[in-house]
Amino acid sequence: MTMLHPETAEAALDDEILTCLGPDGVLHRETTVGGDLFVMYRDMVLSRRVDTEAIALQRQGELGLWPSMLGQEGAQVGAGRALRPRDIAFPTYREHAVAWCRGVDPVQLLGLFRGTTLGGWNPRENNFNLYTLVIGAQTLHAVGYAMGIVRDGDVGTGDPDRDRAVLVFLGDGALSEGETNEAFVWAAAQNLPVVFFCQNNQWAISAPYSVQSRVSVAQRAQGFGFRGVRVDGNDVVASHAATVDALDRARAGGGPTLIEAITYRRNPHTTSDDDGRYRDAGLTEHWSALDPIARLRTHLESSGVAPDFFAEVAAEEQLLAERIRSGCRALPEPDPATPFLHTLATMPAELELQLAAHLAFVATGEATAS
Ligand SMILES: Cc1ncc(C[n+]2csc(CCOP(=O)(O)OP(=O)(O)O)c2C)c(N)n1
Repeated sequence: MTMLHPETAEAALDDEILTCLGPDGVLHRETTVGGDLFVMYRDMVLSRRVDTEAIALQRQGELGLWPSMLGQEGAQVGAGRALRPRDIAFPTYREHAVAWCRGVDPVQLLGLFRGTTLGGWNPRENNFNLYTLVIGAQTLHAVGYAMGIVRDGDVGTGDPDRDRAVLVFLGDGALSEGETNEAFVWAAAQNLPVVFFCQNNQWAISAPYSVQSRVSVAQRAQGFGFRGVRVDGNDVVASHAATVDALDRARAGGGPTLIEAITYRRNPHTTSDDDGRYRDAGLTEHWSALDPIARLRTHLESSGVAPDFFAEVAAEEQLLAERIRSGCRALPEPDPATPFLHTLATMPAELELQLAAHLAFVATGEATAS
């Protein structure tokens, strides 16, 4: 097991961009917080394979859509492995590697994008909330949850089996949403145990971060009165160190932190997007050279890790890929009435009519005149 050694990284968290494991695979800065590099390597490789298989399945017509996370595995695994079991994570729709770290079955993730489920998993089982496609909405859900933690008295007790925190993920584009700013206001005003983890992957579909703000993501926290830190999001060690530190503070009653993990979305926004229309392929090449998995592999190899370890992960990857492909095709067909049944507690007459028309359409392929 490779553990990181004492020598603090925390001093660097406030101003500069925290980098521990550089693109050259050299550990330039060590941290006190530990983190098993074997586990995080495996997490990144296997969750990337989930992503690759999902894209292929979408291309084969098995999924309606897929938002790829290629290039963001370092940020996500570093953050995901910083969570303790009692903490809860609120994702967007791109946190496939965090879902992996929380133990969500990847086939369940696919169900949402195959249209066979409205959610996919039980958030209580893994303390991993459902994916949220409404940009920024999950920040308020997270803040509301953090208020509940405070009211339950599960913060600042010093009991590691009791204190909890919330880790909420957001994209750079979400910072322009009113809800996110409201969430920041509440988190600051009530000193809530919440960590906002923003993957600044540079793009909100076709809008670059530069058209949204004149200051960095992390600086925006200061205006609300809480701490903002910047990390190299392609450095799983730095991402992990910053998130462990922020969650520790939150659980101890130290209030919120905004982490800006600087990374890059190397694939189009989703499988429905053509990023060639708005950005230069050279940028993607640049970021490919900063790949989070390659740098950790270089580090492990140069530390003398035997080839057997990489072979084992590769074999596991093959089995996972096969399981994902067969599992996706075996997902149960959804009941077409489900969305109607779960919209309102009591279905009004108009919705009953719409349901009947929808069921007739599904059965016959013919739309009925309204
Ligand atoms: C409230 C809302 N407005 C607009 C959209 C359409 N939309 C989907 S993804 C997206 C961009 C989000 O960018 P960012 O927050 O940076 O996250 P990323 O997709 O890069 O992970 C937008 C505008 C939406 N889903 N919800």
